[in-house]
Order: sequence, then structure tokens, then C-alpha cells
Amino acid sequence: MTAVIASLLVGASLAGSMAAEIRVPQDHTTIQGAIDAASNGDIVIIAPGTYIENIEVYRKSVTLTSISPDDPAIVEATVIIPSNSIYHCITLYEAPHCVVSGLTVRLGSGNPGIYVDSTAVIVNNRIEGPDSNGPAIDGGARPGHTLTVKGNTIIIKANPMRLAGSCEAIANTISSGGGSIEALQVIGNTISSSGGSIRASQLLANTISRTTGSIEASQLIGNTISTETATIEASEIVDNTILSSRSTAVSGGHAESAVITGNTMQNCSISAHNDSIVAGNTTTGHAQTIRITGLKGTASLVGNTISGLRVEAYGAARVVDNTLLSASVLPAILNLLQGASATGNVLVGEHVYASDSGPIIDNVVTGCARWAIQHHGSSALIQANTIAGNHAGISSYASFSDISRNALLSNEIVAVWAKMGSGLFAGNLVAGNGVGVIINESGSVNVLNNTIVGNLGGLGLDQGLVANNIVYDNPQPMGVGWREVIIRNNVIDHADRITDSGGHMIWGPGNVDASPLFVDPGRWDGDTFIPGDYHLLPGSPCIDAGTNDVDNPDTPEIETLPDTDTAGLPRVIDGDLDGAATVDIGAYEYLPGDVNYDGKVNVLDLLLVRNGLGLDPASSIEARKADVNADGAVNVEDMIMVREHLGR
Ligand SMILES: [Ca+2]
Ligand SMILES: [Ca+2]
Ligand SMILES: [Ca+2]
Ligand SMILES: [Ca+2]
Repeated sequence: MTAVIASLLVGASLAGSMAAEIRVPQDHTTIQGAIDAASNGDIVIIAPGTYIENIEVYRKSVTLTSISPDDPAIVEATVIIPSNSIYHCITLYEAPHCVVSGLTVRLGSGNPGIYVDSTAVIVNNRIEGPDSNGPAIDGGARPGHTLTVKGNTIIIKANPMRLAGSCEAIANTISSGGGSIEALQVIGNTISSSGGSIRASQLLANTISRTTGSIEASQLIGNTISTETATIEASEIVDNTILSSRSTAVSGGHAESAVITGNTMQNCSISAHNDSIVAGNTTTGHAQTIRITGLKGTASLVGNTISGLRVEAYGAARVVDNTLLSASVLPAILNLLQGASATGNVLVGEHVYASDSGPIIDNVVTGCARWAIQHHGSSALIQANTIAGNHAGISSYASFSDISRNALLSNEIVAVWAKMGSGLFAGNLVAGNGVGVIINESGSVNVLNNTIVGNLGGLGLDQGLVANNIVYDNPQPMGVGWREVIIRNNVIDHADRITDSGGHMIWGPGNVDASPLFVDPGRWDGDTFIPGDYHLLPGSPCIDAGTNDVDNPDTPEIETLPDTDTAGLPRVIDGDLDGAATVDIGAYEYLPGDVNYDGKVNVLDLLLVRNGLGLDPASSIEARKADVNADGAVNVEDMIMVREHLGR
């Protein structure tokens, strides 16, 4: 007898009584005979053999055990077969502190297995009933009692375990055709079944394989679950592996703040609502949906890696820092509805569809075969996203759109196509796309401080103000629609090619046709545009050449300049050191002395100038950057100039 069993036996025996050992068949030929003769705390030791009887322990505390309960060969050779096919094979009725250990219970088609209603330990038994609907272990623990079911092997047609009250099922091996497994705690079991339900408060560290059925728990933690189709519901679903061959629904159920984190899932749909959080999961799938509903809370989907699934977010739901990959032939979509927002996500081959969404900020969308971001609704806030290498970039039909500080690079057909009642299109970098920006059938729109370069077509606008933009190296630079468009303080080439359909273009002051002096203008490699670096070199004609006055009487809500540039660094800065801070033309503000363009002037910049001392600025971009005062030489004067600006 192992120490574990011995301690269980000691624990089960009543204080003060001396345990007698009663042997079957030596002392009594039947097990029931031995039980009838036993006193509280006695141990009935059953020799290998086959015993055909139904056993009942009533208001008595005894231990029933084979001669060696830890030896599977002895367990399998110590067999009890019920003589009556209706009753449980073993009944422990109002008999607290019993132990049943190391026996085989062999059930026919009609039999249930072991009935318990009090504190007991059922350990290391084998309950076989491949034709029995069970339950293999039945009953439960009355209030104040605890039942432990541990290390048993259960093979049954249906209903392996239906236990109410405080019952723990630990490290059992359970195989069934279906039916239910119910206990308070189900921990470390190996469970295989074709269906049925598993219901527990805590379902921890089990290995579960089944074709169909439901799993319900409060805590579902650390399990490995493989299914075909199933439903899984728990308020905490943490660190599980859930693999479904077809489709399995995983949800936080009715929990107001379910936690679904750290799981690896395959072909699972996920749903959670109110203040639930779905975070740090890795999930792959095919036509499944993740649905986050924040109609009564801020449900969040954070930091997941999601491959091939459709994501739907509603209400105040937040979709943050996820990686969404399109992994199947079916289009995968991030759907933002009824105010849901998306921040910091990376989407590859996925498409964002937003209907009356919240802000869409700081996302990366690449490789999408459709519009990267498509917005319908009353108000769109689309900021600081990187949208590169898609079929098309942003489409917005919102009645008010703020499309600012996005990088739109190498999108095949068009970077932006917007129809808006009014809006702001500011600080965007639009490079190497088919068509750049079309804003038509719109009210008055402020187009400010964009850098639009290397597109086949630059900017088309129906009505509004075009100020402080670089529209350069686009074969067709600009088209003006049927209402008034004021064009001022831009760097623009091929101005003679601007089309003015309605004759309402107002060519204001400050427009220049000159190279903007980018750090790197980008280049075409065959059909592929390699984006450059559109910061301004010292001496650029764009520095302090914009206008700070961007009032547009038609759009009072957007009459101010953006307060940061496309890199998120502050503007407006006095870039030509004449004492007046004037906005630069283009998407990036120039900070004198910031040789490495990190928004600070410090010793690193000084070092870069020192490294360039004596070099001809025409010889390299690095030397060009180091010629801070743009006088055609990198020398001590440039060092002095950086020194004067240290700390800016
Ligand atoms: Ca400036
Ligand atoms: Ca100035
Ligand atoms: Ca710097
Ligand atoms: Ca110089």
C-alpha cells in the first residue's frame, strides 16, 4: 500500500477507533458479508477474483480495497459485477469517510456504477461499462462533505460522472461515447468522448478530446482541448490549447467581464461582450468570427495574433495592437461598427471596414487585395496609419473626415478616395501610388501639409483650401473640380498641367516650383516604387515657406494647423532662424541642428557633423545633412550652429 493510500485510509478512519482488516474471501466469501461484519474504520481487503454482487455501505465508514490498489494488474483482476442490473454496483449511502480503492467495477448495459452522497475517496478504480449509460460515478457530496474521485479509469457508453456539491475529479482517465461529466473541480484528467457536456466550476489542466458537445466552466485554464464542433463557455479562458477540426464556438458566456487570454486556438470563433478582454491569444481559422461587443462596456481585443478570421467589433469595443493575417482564400475583415475603434494593429492582407466607427489610429495595413480602410458613417478619424502595398488605400464616405498623418505608400490603384461633407486632409505622406488623392463630391476640405510625391496623379479636389503641401513628381499634379479651390504656399511642379474643370481655381501666393530637397526622394524600380525619406534637407525651399493662416470660413471646425508633423514631432518651428516660427511646406517640420531627424538636437547630432567635417555636401546625403547652415561646406560653422541649438 502506498503512502498516499495509507494516508487516505488514516484520514478516512474515525478518530479513536482501531481499524480491523477483514479479508474477502478468507474471512467472508462476499464483500457485502465483510461490510456487514465491519465496524467504523475497518478495512475490507478483497483478493483477486470475480464477485457478483451489489454492494451497499449504509451509515458506516469502511475502506474497500484490493490487495494492491496501485498495481493495475491486481486492479483488473479484482472484479465486481453487479448481480442486480437496476441498482448501482456500489452504494455508499449516508456513509461518510469511506474509501473505494483499486477495484474493477464491471457494468452491464443497465447498470450505474458507484453512488456516493458523502465525503469519500474513490481512487485508482477501473469502472468499465462500454454498454452502460452510467453514470459511472453518481451522486455527489451533501453540504459540508467533500468527494474526491482520483486516478480512476472510466470506460463507459455515457455519463461518466454526475456529481453535485463539493466534488473534485483529479487525474482520471475517462473515455465515453457522450453524456455528462459534472463536478465542482475537474483537474488533470484525460477525457475522450464523442460528445456530451463537461460542466465544472474549475476545469484545469485537462486533456480533452471530443467530436461535439459543450464545455462550461467558470475557470477554464491550461487545458488541451481538441474537438470537431463544440461550444466552450467560461468567464475565464486562459492558457488553453483549443484545436477544432471544423468550428468551435468559444465565448465568455454571460460574463460581464470575461477574460480570454493566452490561448492557442484553431478554427474557433470567439465572442465576448461588455467589459470582457480577449488578449494575447493566437488563433488561426477559416470562416470563423471573433465578435467583441462593447454596447455596455469597453470590451477589448488586445495583442492577439489572428490569422484568417473575421473580426467584428461593436460599440465601445477597442481593437488594439493585434496582428491580423489573411490566411485563407476567404477575405478576412476587421469590421468596426457602432463606434468601435482600432489602434496599433498590423493587418496583412486584411481589410478594415468601418461603419460609424471610432478612431482608426496607428494601424499598419499591407497586402490587401481591396481597400485597406473603407469608412462609411457620419464621422471618420483616420490618423497615423501606415497603408502600404495594397490594391487601394483609404476610402471614406463619412460626412466629416479627419484623415491626418497617414503614410500611404505604393498602393496600386489609388491612395485615398474620399467623399465628405467637410473635413481635414493633413500631414499625410502619399508616395508611389497609382493615383494619389481624390476628394470629390465633397464640401469644403482643408488639404494641409501633405507630401504627395511619385504618384501617377497627385491631388484632385472639388472645394477647399490647398496649403503647405508638396505636390511633386506626379506626372498629373492636380485637378480642380467645380467649386472654389484656393491653392497657396505649396511646392508644386508641372503646374501647367493642372486641370481646372469649373474655372474656380484661385492661385494664391507662396506657390513654388522647386525641388523640395528631400533626404531621399524615393525611386521607381520597374513597376515598384521604393519610398524614400521625405524629411527636408538643410536649405530646402520648404522650410518656413508655408502659411500659418489656414482659416477656411467654410470649415470652422478645422481652421487650425496640425500641431505635429507626420512623424508626430511638434510643429510649428522657426526653421530659418529669422525669429518667426512659420510652418514648413510638406509633411515634416524641419528642426535646425537635428541632423538625424529624431526631433532632438543633442550630442549625437554634433557627432554627425564632426564626422562630416571637410566633406563636400554634394558627395553624400550624410554630408548634405551635416551642412546644417546649407552654405556648401561642412565645417566648424555647422558645429557652432548645432551647439547653439543643443537641447532643442
Ligand atoms: Ca518651420
Ligand atoms: Ca522663420
Ligand atoms: Ca537629433
Ligand atoms: Ca555649412
